[in-house]
Amino acid sequence: MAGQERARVLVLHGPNLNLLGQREPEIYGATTLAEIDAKLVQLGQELGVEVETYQSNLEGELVTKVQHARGRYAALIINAGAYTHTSIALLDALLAVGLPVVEVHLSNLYKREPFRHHSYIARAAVGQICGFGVESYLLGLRAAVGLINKA
Ligand code: CA2
Repeated sequence: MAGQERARVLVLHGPNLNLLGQREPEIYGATTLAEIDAKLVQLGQELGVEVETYQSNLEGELVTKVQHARGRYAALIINAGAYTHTSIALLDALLAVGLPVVEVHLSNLYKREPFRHHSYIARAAVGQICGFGVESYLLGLRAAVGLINKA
């Protein structure tokens, strides 16, 4: 009997997250993005899903990646970085994609400047996890797998 294909989860990282581990460790921690991606792939294996990750500093590239996720992935996890607070384009793409979306952030948005308290993309997400550093992504993956298994 042929083995069942594992569900795929796409993790999107927005602008400046490529700098993780290199600048401002007091806010964002010392772990690099490559290390976060490796942890996600590893946890994905343990949870029985295939994790793919993608980072871009460009809003349009993230929008295109969300559009292409339709039919290819079972769920989407996104840390949209500063586009969280500005991007209606990303919100529209996430609303249109028809996949469960989990929004994650390293920092606790609500302990920071007021302009970070509003997320445009939150209304497209099943839920938001913020403030747990790298663990926010791992909790986000657990939440996404829970949603996939429930569907
Ligand atoms: O806490 C988060 O995960 C954020 O999405 C990070 C964004 C910020 O604009 C959001 O308000 C909250 C910023 C990512 C910038 O990452 C850097 C990492 C290292 C050095 C400089 C920036």
